[in-house]
Amino acid sequence: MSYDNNNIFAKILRGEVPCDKIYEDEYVLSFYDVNPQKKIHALVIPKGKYTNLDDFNENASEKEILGFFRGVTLVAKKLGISINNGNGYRTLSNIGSDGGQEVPHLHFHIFGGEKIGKMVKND
Ligand code: DGP
Repeated sequence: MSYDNNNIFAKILRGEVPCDKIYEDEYVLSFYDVNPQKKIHALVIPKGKYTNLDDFNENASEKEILGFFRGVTLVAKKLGISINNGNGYRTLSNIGSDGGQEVPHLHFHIFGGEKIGKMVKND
């Protein structure tokens, strides 16, 4: 699947669409989800053009991969929900159609600030 430059997160990265920013560095941008599912619902996205986790792991550089995964923990710390300064959180990444992915730019959801509950709810 080729990368769609017009996906909403690409527009956010280019500054064409606003976001409620939490954290940014060379490798990642993090912002609050527009449709929060939990008390805290953040998104972390890589700066590079990767459609999903498989694309990222197959094509990103080691620096990008390290920067992205370190970024997840930096964001959790900033939100006060990491193991070091809070009660923990859940990450989730939807991949492809069966995974329920809507936006075709790799993103990790971060849920926290309350008990997150069952890992997978059938509906
Ligand atoms: P997923 O289903 O994993 O692809 O989740 C996409 C998430 O992106 C969904 O929870 C809603 C969020 N989202 C979609 N459009 C926007 C937007 O324009 N701004 C922000 N902040 N979040 C968005």
